[in-house]
Amino acid sequence: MTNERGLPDVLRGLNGNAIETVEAWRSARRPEILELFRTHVYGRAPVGRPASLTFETVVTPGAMNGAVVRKQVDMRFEGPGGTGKIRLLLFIPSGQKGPVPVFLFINNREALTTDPDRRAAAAFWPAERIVARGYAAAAFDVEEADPDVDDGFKDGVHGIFDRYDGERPQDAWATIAAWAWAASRAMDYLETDADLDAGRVAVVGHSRGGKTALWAGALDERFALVVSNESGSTGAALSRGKRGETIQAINDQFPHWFNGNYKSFNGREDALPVDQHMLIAAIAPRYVYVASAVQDQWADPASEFASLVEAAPVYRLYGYNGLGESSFPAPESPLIGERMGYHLRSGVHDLTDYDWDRFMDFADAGALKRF
Ligand code: GTR
Repeated sequence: MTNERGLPDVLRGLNGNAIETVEAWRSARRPEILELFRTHVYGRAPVGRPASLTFETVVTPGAMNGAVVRKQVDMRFEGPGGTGKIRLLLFIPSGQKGPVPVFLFINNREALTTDPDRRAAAAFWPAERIVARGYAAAAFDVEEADPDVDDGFKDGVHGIFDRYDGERPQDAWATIAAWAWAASRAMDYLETDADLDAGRVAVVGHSRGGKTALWAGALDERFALVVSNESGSTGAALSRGKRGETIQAINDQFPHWFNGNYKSFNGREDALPVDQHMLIAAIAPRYVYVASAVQDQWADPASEFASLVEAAPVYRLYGYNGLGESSFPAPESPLIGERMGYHLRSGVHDLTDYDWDRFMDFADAGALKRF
């Protein structure tokens, strides 16, 4: 059943039942929505936390000229197709009293973006700026979980964990889901580190990394805050009526990002039983922040904003007003509502200091606040 904007009604189950309580949302509609996204969009991971998962940590005190303790954690795992390793890099502010909140960044740019020695310090991941505000800065490179190429799902965690009788199923996990899986393994580590507050972790990604942050945050309720920067198509933006990159365009250019079934929705957005506001709703009542850039019309800023508005009924079920009565804001005028935030930045598709500063303002204002 669709609502007055032609979108699937987030608060009506496939059986037609209206969802009127948190209990009905949690026990019936939210699981149903996650299952629809697994089946039709991102695919189904064959494994959660592998029994073989181990962490090996190298600690370097006094890094960043004494500002932080650096930790490099090798997360190793094994499956029927072999072994894998993803390195998690952490900068933890020195001299903190008690466990600190964390910004976990899903890095989809070159490995130097997360240079552990800080000879390269990109605005894309401004670790110095993050620790200066009292947060631990954590990051991993998506390529270590699954290379960003269309290789028939032979390499990365697909090659390690996939075992299918006959053909690869149309709902098998694809690359965005593999990266989201890696974010949850990073969370598995964060939970073990007494220097960190695993109850106050933000997962952050830009563009394809933003799509990943949303899927990881929707599935894994351990993330207290989910930040999507310019995630666009099959990220924060609604697929119905989308300008710029459509389902067909994204499937044609990046066939490995989403599952086989998603291809059947090329040019058929209205046939999808979900739309992206439902992904944001699956994060409720946790905190969510979406950011767009004026010149990033390929992502469609107005549509990214509309997703938050359309997810708000679920936040209201929990007693939070979402963005309230806000209309699409002017550039550099962040909107901070109840459990939701949004900003539009001038300029092009990128992740900048401006964006990070707003994410941290949002975290300071409640999402990752210390009590
Ligand atoms: C683009 C793609 C977008 C976005 C972007 C990025 O080429 O069309 O969906 O993910 O790449 O990751 O920077």
